Amino acid sequence: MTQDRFPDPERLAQRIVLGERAAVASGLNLLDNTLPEARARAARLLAALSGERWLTGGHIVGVTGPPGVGKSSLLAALIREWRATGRTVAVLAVDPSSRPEVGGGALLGDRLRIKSAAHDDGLFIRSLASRNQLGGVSTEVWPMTWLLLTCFDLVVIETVGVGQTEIDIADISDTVCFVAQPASGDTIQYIKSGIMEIPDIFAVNKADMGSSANKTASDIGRIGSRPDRQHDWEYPVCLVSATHHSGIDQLVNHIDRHREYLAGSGSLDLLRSRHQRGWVLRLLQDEFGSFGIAIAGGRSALEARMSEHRLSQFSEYQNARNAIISRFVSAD
Ligand SMILES: Nc1nc2c(ncn2[C@@H]2O[C@H](COP(=O)(O)OP(=O)(O)OP(=O)(O)O)[C@@H](O)[C@H]2O)c(=O)[nH]1
Ligand SMILES: [Mg+2]
Repeated sequence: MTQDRFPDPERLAQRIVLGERAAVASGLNLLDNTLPEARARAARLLAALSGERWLTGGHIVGVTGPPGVGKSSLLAALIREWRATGRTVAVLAVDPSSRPEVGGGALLGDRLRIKSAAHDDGLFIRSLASRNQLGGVSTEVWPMTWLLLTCFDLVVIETVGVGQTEIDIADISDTVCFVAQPASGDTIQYIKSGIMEIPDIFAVNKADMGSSANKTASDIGRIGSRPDRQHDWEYPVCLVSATHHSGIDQLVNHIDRHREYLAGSGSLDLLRSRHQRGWVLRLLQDEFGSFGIAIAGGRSALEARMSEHRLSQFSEYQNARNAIISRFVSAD
C-alpha cells in the first residue's frame, strides 16, 4: 500500500506540465500532505517542475479585501473575461466558510455556477480551508501557486484580508488587487495608518450602488502613491460592478498592464525570487526558529545560496531543513 499511496513525482510532473486536470489535482494533494513520505515526494515533484517559467512566466494575481465586498463575484467576472480570450486560469480560493459569515459571501464555485467549469479544461479552482484565523495565506499556498504556474497563464489567489493579512498576499503575488466596497472608510484608514501596504490595483466594487462608490474611489485615489512596492507604478483605482459586469475589461487591462510594467522594468524575476527566498526563510523560521536558521548557516548565507540557485528554491529549502534536522539528531 505505501508504495502506491503517492504518485511517482517525475511522471506526475510531466502530466502536470501538460495541464492534465487529474494530475494537477493529485499534485496539489501531494503538496498538502504533511506525512514524511509525502513531503519527500513533494520535494521531488517541485524539483521536476522547476524551470524558467517560475522566473518570468505566467502571472500570479492576489485578490484580497474585506469579507463580503464581492471578491468571488468579481473573480467570476474576471474569469469569464480571461476565458473568453482563451487564457487559462487557476484559482486558489481560501475558503471563508470556517469563519463567521459577515458579508454573506459564497464560494467562488457558487458564484460561477461552477458545474460548467468542470467541463472547461482551461479553468481550475481549488478551495482551501482557511488555516489561520485572519484568512491570510497559509504555508501550503506557496508551493501550490508555483505548481499551478507551470501550467496556467494566470494563477489567482483569493483571500479575505483586512489590514495586516495583505502582507501575506503581497509576499506571493506579482500583482495585488484590493477589492473595496463603497463607503468603506476602514480601507482608507488602514492605508493612511500604514497598516496596509498599498496594493498595486484598487477595485471599488458594487459601483452599481451609485455615488458612494465614486466617493470611495476618489478618497482612495487621493491618498496618493507611496513607493512601498514598486517605485514608479501609479496604482489605479477602478470602479467595477461584478453583478452588472461593468468595468471588468478595464480591470483586466490594469492587471495586464501591471504585469507588463514588472516585466518591462526587469523586476518580475527579481520580485519572484525575493518572494521565494522570503518563503523559505519563513518556513524554516516557523519550523525551527532562529536557532534552526543559525544552524543552517544563518539568514544571509541562506539568502546568498538561494540567489545563486534561483531555479531550485524548493531543493534549497529541503537541503537546509535536512541539515538542521541532522544536526538536531546528531546532537542527541
Ligand atoms: N450590488 C452589488 N452586489 C454585489 C456585487 N458583487 C457582489 N455583490 C454581492 O455581495 C455579496 C458578497 O459577494 P461575494 O462575491 O461572495 O463576496 P466575497 O468578498 O467573495 O465574500 P467572502 O469570500 O465571504 O469574503 C453577495 O451578496 C453578492 O451578490 C456588485 O457588483 N454589486
Ligand atoms: Mg469569496
